[in-house]
Amino acid sequence: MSFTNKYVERVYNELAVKSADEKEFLQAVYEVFKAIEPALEGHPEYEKNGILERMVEPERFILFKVSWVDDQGKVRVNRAYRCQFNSAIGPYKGGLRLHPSVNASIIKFLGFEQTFKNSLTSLPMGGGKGGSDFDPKGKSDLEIMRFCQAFMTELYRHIGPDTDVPAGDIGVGAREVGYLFGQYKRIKNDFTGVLTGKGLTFGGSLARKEATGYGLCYFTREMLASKNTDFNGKKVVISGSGNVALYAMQKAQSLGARIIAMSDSSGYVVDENGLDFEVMRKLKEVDRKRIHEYCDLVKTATFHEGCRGIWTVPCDIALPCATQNEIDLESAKTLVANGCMCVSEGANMPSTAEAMDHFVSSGILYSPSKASNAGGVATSGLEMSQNSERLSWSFEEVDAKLEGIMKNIYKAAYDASCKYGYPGNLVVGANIAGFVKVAEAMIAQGVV
Ligand code: NDP
Ligand code: 2IT
Repeated sequence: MSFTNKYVERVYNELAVKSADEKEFLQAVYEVFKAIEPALEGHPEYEKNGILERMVEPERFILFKVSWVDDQGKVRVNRAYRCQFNSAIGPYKGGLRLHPSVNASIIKFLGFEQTFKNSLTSLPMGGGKGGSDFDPKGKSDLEIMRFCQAFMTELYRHIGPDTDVPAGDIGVGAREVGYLFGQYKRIKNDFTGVLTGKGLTFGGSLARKEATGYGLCYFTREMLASKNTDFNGKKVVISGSGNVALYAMQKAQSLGARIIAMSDSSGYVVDENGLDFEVMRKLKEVDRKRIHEYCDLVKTATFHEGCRGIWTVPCDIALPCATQNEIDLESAKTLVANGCMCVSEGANMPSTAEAMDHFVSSGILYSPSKASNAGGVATSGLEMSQNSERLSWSFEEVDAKLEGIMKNIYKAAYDASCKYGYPGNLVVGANIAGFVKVAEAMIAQGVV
């Protein structure tokens, strides 16, 4: 870990000792710290106000037990978290993840990232994240409901429409948000916009479901335009087949791309003719089945075991939309060697630090997740606005706002990359643009 700025180096080294067992969190902090170094030169006020020391500590980190009863009558206990990371620019905002891998390090990395991502959206939202090591796979609908109700029975006391507004992430979609919302309302006797990603009949926003994937494509379109090209006729590989992946697929196809591979945690399917959106959406979103079953429905597709192999499929554009660290250095090298000219991140931190360095140094178009996947939380911000004014906007209205926000994020990141001497480096640009706003708000609000 090498830094040129002494202040950054000191704070990182102190954190590396204190958080030695939190490797994902340290990785996320390292990315931000490395990228913002140029913005710290000539700005002693950041050190004077202890900005970096304060930014790497969550304002509050709640750890709680969730006890529930499964369909066999057996008592189950899960560990759950809500990390209220930073409220400098608005109420804590960020998703809830349900996946067996969830631990304190993963929730802290996601909450830390969320702070800068939300800043980039230009909407007034602070950063937070939560979740549990509960595994939704193979659970019945009633088990999911009982878990969500038990989870909210503790969480409700920590959240509120002006305090902390959770939403979905891995393993949490409209069904889970619905059960969480119902339990919050029952306990508080308060019908309010305390969660986003709600159903359309009770305050959800049109286009929220599509927003992360669509936003990713709007952002990627700006990147491609900087090289005088577009999605038309491009071969695209998308990892994952959940909420983000599916709607990235739909939008990229509508912009003329051919999606030739997608995955889940068991493996990936390839069809050089292009995968079919409606078949994939029904299989994954409606029927909640495994991706290999796509090949029973479309005979030209082939299934390959193991999810990392997807990066060996030659493509023009890669959209990682599954999970953190799904692209290591070897996969990054393979992608670039096979002619990939653009990697745009839909998942949070899908590239390891080494993979990221490889993309940047090879000069291909590359965007870090906090910029390119900000469309989901941005549209959550639009859902909060609609709930506050007790109105619902049309799909077209929300989608147009989302598109405008993604274009602005691209411009802010690109302009910052030029201003600080790294033209086109969106890692530097996005991190600086996100950081400066949070830092200024923290300074203005005093030592709190
Ligand atoms: P979903 O639960 O809808 O889908 C997740 C997908 O990723 C599934 O295909 C899943 O496969 C795969 N996946 C999950 N964990 C792993 C793993 N450890 N190894 C391999 N594959 C895995 O989640 P989302 O689509 O909502 O989220 C995907 C990513 O996008 C996450 O990084 C999330 O943080 C990020 N994100 C989500 C936003 C949103 O609005 N939902 C907004 C911004 C970012 P399987 O079914 O086999 O587990
Ligand atoms: O990582 C993310 O930005 C999300 N999971 C969406 C959070 C939100 O509040 O909509």
